[in-house]
Amino acid sequence: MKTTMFLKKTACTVTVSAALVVMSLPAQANNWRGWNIHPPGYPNTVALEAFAEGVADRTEGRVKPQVYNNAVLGDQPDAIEQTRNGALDFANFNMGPMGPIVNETNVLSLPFIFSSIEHMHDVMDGEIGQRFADALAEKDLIALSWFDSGARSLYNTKRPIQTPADVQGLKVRVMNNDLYVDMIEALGGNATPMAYGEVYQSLRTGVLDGAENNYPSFESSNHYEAAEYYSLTEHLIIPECLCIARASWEALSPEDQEIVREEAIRASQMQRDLWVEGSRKSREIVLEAGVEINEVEDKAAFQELMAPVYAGFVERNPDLEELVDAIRNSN
Ligand code: GTR
Repeated sequence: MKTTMFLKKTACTVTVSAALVVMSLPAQANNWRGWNIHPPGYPNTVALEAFAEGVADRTEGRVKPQVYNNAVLGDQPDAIEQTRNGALDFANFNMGPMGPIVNETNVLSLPFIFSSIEHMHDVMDGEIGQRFADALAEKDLIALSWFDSGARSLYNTKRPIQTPADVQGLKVRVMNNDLYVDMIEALGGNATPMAYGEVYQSLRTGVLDGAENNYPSFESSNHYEAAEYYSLTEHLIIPECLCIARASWEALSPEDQEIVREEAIRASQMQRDLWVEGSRKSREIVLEAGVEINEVEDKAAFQELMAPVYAGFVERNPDLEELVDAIRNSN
């Protein structure tokens, strides 16, 4: 009995003194963990690594970010949750899988909402972009800058896609967002939401006939080894964020916040430059490997079929109609 009490007391003393030690230590280096879906060498990876290095240098080690590549810390929807609750400190997220969590960002997943990549940049770098950043902040994600993600096009193992009729019956992987299911179904295909990391094997085994992505991802994921037809539908132009977990952000001094913000903007400028060159290189690699790339002459035919996707979205989200119009009219 006596022994137990003694032990309890000791344990209690140890806990209290450990807490005192933690409280009295000078500010600890923040070992930030960053999620990245891409492999080394990918434009986003290079920019994230530059961000990590810039932050570590300029804060003199008060913040030490480390980037974990290839989605080793979880798939994208999972990583978004982990960043929201502060289990991860920063990440580069595509706004596609963000839709189910931050409803406003679904506007960015409407097919053909942007007329070009320049249009997307103009919108995201301006007042409208700030509205998306505000919506993300409400869900504890601090978006400090926007990365490029090019335009996504359809690819598959069966045939070149020239008209919507060519999509008929194809099993197409989409990112985790119901809007993409609507989009593929409106074209007559069968949509399968699936984690990025599972797509390669599914294309190989015939579980999928196709998927859709930009050149750098089509190439770096090796999907081009399985799907030899890449058709330039360019149906989605989706921005990506460099996002910080609110908890990690708020733990910073104002000076360190400024440094992190500046480095995030620098990283996005770097990423956008690397993106142009990376897309060109990836295109060359897939062409050399024998992928057949085709232009889609009549994109309007695809766009017209998206009318019910827009109508359904606006019906479910009447408050976002004005944002949809603002983007479309900003061109
Ligand atoms: C890439 C994007 C990733 C991920 C992936 C996918 O283009 O950069 O964040 O969303 O597409 O298709 O899942």
